[in-house]
Amino acid sequence: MITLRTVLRRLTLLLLVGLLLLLLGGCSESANSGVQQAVPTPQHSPAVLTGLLPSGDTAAAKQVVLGFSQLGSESTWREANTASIREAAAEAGITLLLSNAEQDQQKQFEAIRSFIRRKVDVIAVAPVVQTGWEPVLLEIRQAGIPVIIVDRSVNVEDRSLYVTFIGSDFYQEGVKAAKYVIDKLRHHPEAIRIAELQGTVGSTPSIDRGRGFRKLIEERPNLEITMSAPADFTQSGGREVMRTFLQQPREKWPRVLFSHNDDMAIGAVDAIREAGLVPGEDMIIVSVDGTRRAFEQMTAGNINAVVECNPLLGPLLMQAVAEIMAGRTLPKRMVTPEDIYTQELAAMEVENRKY
Ligand code: GYE
Repeated sequence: MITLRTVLRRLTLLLLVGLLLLLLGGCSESANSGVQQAVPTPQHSPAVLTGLLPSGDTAAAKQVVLGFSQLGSESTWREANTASIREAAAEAGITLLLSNAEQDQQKQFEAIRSFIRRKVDVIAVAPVVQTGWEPVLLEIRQAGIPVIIVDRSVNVEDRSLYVTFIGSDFYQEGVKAAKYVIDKLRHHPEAIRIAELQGTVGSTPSIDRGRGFRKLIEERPNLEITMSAPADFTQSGGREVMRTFLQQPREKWPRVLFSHNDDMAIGAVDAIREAGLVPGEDMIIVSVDGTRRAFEQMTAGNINAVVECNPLLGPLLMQAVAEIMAGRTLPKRMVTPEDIYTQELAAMEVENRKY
């Protein structure tokens, strides 16, 4: 028989359990809101992503999904970058949705919107150019998805629109290239003409490498950039633009080439040879990236120096994704350590190049 006392005792117990549950719920909410201030917490916890993943597989259902908008496939650097991100994602057990925008910012926007619709956990973007990102970054914020900027940066006033920017210091790369040129020509007081092959117009690496290089060169009155044009970071672009440079009268030909990447420098080497000059001797060539192909060209004497720019950003990116998913704060900027290599070191290092 149930007495009034038993009923009361059961009611009190129920009340206590209810209170406890309420308290627990409240705690986890306040923990979440604390994290949200530091890093935009992913709105869609991995467990909620079952719609994206094969049903019935609970291990897979817990996988983190990363949407990555890659800007294109213009260079050896880019290929190594894409491969590094694919490999690192597979190794970290992160599901990667990768979309290649083929140099088109609009395509990057479309890819990002499709990632939002698919409710990915994190979005990473390698922006083709640095302007025009505010509207789409706001859309991502509204969807509650954290953003990582990779490789090239974005020009936005509100830096809270992204969690972190992982990539190189392009300005310093330009400075290193100029230092090499200045040192190489220190015993040449005569006027020296410099040609510059720029990368994609409006892209951070092209803008900042150009700025860093100029800053130092301008301090030397006998050094002058007399030719400069974009060649889109491609080998064929480098060849074509160098051909047009060398269509100028001979007395205007440059003594130095600063190429914003290796692919353009390798293309330019062909054009320089066609014009009857010896690359690396008649024209001093400095480029940026440090691909194995450029090291081979340095070993052969065609390129004089290469400033390193590391494309192997995959592991760092996956680590950042994992940190965000764990609710941890990340530094706003993550820079990869890089070097400069000259012909003397190239032969020793060429076999060690990973890209
Ligand atoms: O130097 C070039 C590539 O954004 C750092 O893009 C990257 C640059 C790299 O096409 O080769």
